[in-house]
Amino acid sequence: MSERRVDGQFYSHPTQPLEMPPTWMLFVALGLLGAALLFWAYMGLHIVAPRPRPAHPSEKQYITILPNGKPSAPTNLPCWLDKWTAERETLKRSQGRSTESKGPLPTAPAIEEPEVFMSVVVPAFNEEERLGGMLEEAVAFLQEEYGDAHQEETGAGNAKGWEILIVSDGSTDGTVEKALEFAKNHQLSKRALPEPGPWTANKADQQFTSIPHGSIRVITLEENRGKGGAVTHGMRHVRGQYVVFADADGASRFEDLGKLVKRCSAIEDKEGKGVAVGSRAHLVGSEAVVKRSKLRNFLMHSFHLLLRIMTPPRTAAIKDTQCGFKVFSRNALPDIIPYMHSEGWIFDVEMLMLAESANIAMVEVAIGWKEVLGSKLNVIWDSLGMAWGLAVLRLAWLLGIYTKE
Ligand SMILES: Nc1nc2c(ncn2[C@@H]2O[C@H](COP(=O)(O)OP(=O)(O)O)[C@@H](O)[C@H]2O)c(=O)[nH]1
Ligand SMILES: [Mg+2]
Repeated sequence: MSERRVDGQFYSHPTQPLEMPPTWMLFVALGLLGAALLFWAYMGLHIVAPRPRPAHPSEKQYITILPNGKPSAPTNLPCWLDKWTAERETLKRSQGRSTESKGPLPTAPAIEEPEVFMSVVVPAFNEEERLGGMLEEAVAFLQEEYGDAHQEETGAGNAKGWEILIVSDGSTDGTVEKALEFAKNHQLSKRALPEPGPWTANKADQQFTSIPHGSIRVITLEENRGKGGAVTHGMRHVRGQYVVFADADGASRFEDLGKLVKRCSAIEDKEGKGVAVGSRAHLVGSEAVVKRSKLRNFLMHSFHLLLRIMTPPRTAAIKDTQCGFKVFSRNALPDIIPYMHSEGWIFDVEMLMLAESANIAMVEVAIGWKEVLGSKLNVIWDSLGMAWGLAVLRLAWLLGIYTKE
C-alpha cells in the first residue's frame, strides 16, 4: 500500500489517477498474443504430427515358401506406389512443373494392372498364438472363392487368384516362423491337421486347404511402427484387384469378404474407385460387444462422439470406423495410400477422410465379429492415444500441414 502525506493528511491512494492505455491498444496486444499462441501451436503441430519413416531396404523384401518347401531368399516386393510416384514425377515434368509443386495434376497416372484378384494385408504384432487359426479360415475362403477361376459376377476383370501379405511389425515372438510354417504345411501336405480359428464351429468338420505356392508373403518391419504403419506398408505392395486388411486374430468372419467385395464393386464410380467398410455397428448390445468391459464400451462411445464432431460428414456418418476389415478397389489406392501419415490405431479414420476428400464412394457392410482373447489394445492408454491422434490428424489436415500434392 503506498501512503503519502499531503497537507498533514494520509492518503491510501495516489492522488493522480493511473493512466490507462487506450482500449484499442489492449485489443492489439490481445491479438498479438493470440497470433503468437497460434503460431506456436502451428509449430508444435508440425513437430507432433506423425510422418511415416521411410522403409528400410529389408522391409521392401519378402520371404515366401518355395515349391520344394524351403523358405525363399529375401526377394524384392513389387511396389505399385514407387512406379506410380515415378510416373507422376515424369508427368509433372512434362507439364513444365517442378517436382515440388503442389496441387492436383490435370491427369493422374494410372495404377499398374493387378496380377491377382484379392490381396489380403494382415498386420501382425506378436501373433504366433492367434495367426494360425485366422490364416486357416482365410485360405479356406480365398482358395474356394478366388483360387482357380474367379467368377465374373463381381465385374472385376480377369484377374485370378489371391495373395496374403503378412506384415510382422517388429514382432519379438515367432510370428514370422509361424507364418512360414503355415505356408509350408499348406503348400506341401494334404494331410496336416487344420488349425481351428474363432469361427470354426466344429473342429471335426474342418477341411484342410492346399494352397498354391508363393501365395503367402511374409514381410518383416525392423522396428514396431503400429497397426497403421504396418497396414499402409502392406498396401503399398499389393498386387490385387481388390485389397482387404484383416486382423491377425481372425475376429472378423472371413467369408463376409465376399459380401464386401460385391458391395464395393456395386458402388464403384466409372473410374472403378470404391471402399467397403466392414461394420460391427449392428452388434452393439449383442454378446460380442457386451463381453467387452464397461470401460471399453464407454470409451468407444466417447470416441464415436469425438469422431462425429471432428471428421467431415461422410466419414462422420460411418458408424464403425475402427473395424479391422475394410475393402478397397485397386483404383482407389492412389487417392489414399500415398498420403497416409498415421502409424497407430487412428489410421482407419485417415483412410476414410482421404477417400471422402477424393469423392470415393463408401459403403458400410455388416460383418460377423468375435472378440478374441489376447487383445493388445490397452484400453485407457490407447483410447487417449486415439483421441490425441484424431485431434492432431484433424488439425494437421485443417491447417494444411498434411496436403495431397
Ligand atoms: N502392426 C501392428 N499391429 C498391431 C499392433 N498391435 C496390434 N496390432 C494388430 O492389430 C490387430 C488387432 O489387434 P488386437 O490386439 O486384436 O486389437 P482389438 O481387436 O482391437 O482388441 C491384430 O492384427 C494385431 O496384430 C502394433 O503395435 N502394430
Ligand atoms: Mg482383436
